[in-house]
Amino acid sequence: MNNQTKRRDSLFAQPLGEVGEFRFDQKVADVFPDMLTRSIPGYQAIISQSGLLAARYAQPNTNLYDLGCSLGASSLAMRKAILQSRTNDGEDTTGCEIHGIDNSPAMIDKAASIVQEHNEQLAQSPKVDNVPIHLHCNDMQQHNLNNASVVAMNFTLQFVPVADRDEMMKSIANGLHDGGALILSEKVTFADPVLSTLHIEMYHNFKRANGYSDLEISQKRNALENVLIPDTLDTHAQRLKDAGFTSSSVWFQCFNFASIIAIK
Ligand code: GEK
Repeated sequence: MNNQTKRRDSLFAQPLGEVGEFRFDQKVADVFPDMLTRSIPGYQAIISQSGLLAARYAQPNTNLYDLGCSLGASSLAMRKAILQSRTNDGEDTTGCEIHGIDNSPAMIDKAASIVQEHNEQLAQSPKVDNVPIHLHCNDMQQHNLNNASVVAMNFTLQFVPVADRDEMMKSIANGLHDGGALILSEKVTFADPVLSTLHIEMYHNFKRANGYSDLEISQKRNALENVLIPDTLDTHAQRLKDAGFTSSSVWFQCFNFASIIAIK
């Protein structure tokens, strides 16, 4: 981690009286990498492997999208894996461009300076033909997706109003070329009450093991209550099918967090 990404998350550590709705503001952006690493089981693995999956499905002269890019972690992982696959496997990904989209100005501003820092490091290695990362401060529901071979949507659909999710998946499927892929990571819920209790309890144990207090866990849960609405894995699978994806599979799951690959 560099200086821009190492601050510890203690946003919910003190009693807040009334806990307001969770917002992706400057305070969250400042502690975001620590927050996600300690709050999402498997976060780092999912991001790195998203990069590898993206490199597997990237087609030359196409766009790769990172929807809800926050500080650009998935965009950077996709670029790293694409550059490695060029060197190691001779993959032709010429003309690929990555577009990170987020509607939080605080996230996009910070992402821009992190990407800039990475660009400067890349510029020092003379042989690298770069993959540009373009950042857009925009609502992904309004952003036109086109000529895409890969869409990464890591922990973002869960913040889209439930009534808009079918339409969102259809616009992703429409923007993808045949053979293109969506990487969809989400917090999920379980219809079976036994499994639901198990996974939620284990998730809270995971957070405690990562240094969050019971107060932090409960205040954060209240803040997210009407903001983050998880679906079941069955709901995701059906929605992806209805949107026009021909195959989908869970490729990662840890407790109530999962990542799905869907291929058009
Ligand atoms: C990562 N993918 O590090 N349009 C654009 N952005 C949105 C929208 C929207 N309609 N709704 C929410 N966001 C990242 C992590 S975080 C996940 C993603 C989390 C953005 C929001 O501003 C935030 O930056 C991001 O989606 C969700 O892999 O915090 O749990």
